[in-house]
Amino acid sequence: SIASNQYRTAYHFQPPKNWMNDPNGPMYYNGIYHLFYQYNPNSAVWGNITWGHSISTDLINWTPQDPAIHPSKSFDINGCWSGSATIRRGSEPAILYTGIDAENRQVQNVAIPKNLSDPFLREWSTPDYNPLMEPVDGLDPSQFRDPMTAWHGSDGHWRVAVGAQIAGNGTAVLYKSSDFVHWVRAASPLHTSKGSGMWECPDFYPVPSKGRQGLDTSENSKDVKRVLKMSLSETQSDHYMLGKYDIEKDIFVPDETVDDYRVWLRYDYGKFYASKTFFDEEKKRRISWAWLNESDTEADALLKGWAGIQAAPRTIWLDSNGRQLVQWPVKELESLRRNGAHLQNTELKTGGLFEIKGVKASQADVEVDFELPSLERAEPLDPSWLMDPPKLCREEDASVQGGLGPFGLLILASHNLEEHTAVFFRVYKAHNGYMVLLCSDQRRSSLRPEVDKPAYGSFVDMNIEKEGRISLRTLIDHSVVESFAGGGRTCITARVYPEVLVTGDIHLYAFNNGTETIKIPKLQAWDMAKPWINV
Ligand code: DQQ
Repeated sequence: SIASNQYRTAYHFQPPKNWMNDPNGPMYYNGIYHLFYQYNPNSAVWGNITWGHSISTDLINWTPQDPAIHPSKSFDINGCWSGSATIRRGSEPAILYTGIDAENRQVQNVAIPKNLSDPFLREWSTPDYNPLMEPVDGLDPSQFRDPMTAWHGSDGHWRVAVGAQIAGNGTAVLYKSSDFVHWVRAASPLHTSKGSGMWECPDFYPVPSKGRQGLDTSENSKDVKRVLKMSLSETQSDHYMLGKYDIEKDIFVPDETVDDYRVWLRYDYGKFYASKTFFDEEKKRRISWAWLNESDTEADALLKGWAGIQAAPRTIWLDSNGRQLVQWPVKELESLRRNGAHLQNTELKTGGLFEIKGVKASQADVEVDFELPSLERAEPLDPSWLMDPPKLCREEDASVQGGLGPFGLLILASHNLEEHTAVFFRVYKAHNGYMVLLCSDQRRSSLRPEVDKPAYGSFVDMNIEKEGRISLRTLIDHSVVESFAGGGRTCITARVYPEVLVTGDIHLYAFNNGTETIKIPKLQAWDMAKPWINV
């Protein structure tokens, strides 16, 4: 039954029970990784929001702590909503978060560690001088929340931006401070975009133009680009723009002159929301966390006793072409890999379907390369499809024979394939070159009618003529399927609830339903061990 907890993940972050949503204030401080999260201590549905807290030395095993911030004073008595941590050098770390105050207004507060000599920073205090920022001067008290990590401006003073919606326009409202206590609103926002709705959980950080290193949030040299990410509440999806930070004017300047939210890039084209990054000073990388909501019903959440997981932490960097970000699960995750299946130089002929045996199909990490001997059979792409890849994934799904593809994996599959999640590619010939489509189709993922089973899709920005092969990595962990195509250039995450997880006869297949033979020079699938996560 649902309550048997077969949908609970093994190596994705979850609290022991109850509701979790956004990742909050992730940070690395004095040898310890901290993750806070929006948490309901009383139930498996959203409400009573406090800051859950957990610590780790390796991003894989997590030790639970008591909630770090909980509703206690007039400035947060109705909820402690999302926010971010700032490591203030030579001083203590600080958390900026949104409090729902006694009048149900959204205000921004600070919390600081009670005892800096506690290596785990278990207790946090919320000083009485809160709130720091209030919804005045045209700010809507119900659309003003989620402060970012603060950074240094040209005058060495602090800057921070807060998500808002002003007259329908998504906005990152900018504030300045010399002491982290008194904050003054800047005349211009960091950025605003027409008609994009409320910007939840905005994030703003530098990425080097070259290489995979991460940078401290205050870094602003010449060879650095800036990412501005916003979580669009209407679509529950995370979008970003690349650009520059004009440190004199204190504004974000997007690379593209077209600032239209419908064409913004996405971290992930599936279920992935309210993400937040932090700079890992130890390993000099930028890491993102994100909330993966359930796709089943509230009634089921109550039966299971929990809802919400975090995506695997991902290292994030700028693609060498400068056009987009690349994401890859943190290296540490590979330490969980155990025996599995390893294949070399296999062929997938037309209609080919083979089972990847010898791997725990419900808890695995799969890496596969698909090599395309020829592009001749790529079908023509009608340009109108470019605007709606998920529709293309629905209409030309894994069961529809094509030329070059569909080929890929059938995940969490029952032996008769009545249930399966299809993660696959198709290659098309468009007017200006070949296009690689990635789909994650959940429509047959479960026989249960009540769960949401969308099909997700996106094109992979790659040159298939030059590269000759497409890589796919998929993390399978009971009710989550996280896919990274083209080395992390396109990511799609899905939540799935197959009945076969409960009955236990789960399979993993590779398939090709195109007329062209596909080669698999290498396929590796590992069982994933179960780390200690909040037990
Ligand atoms: N979740 C929080 C808000 C944020 C939203 C409340 C995003 O602060 O805007 O739990 O999921």
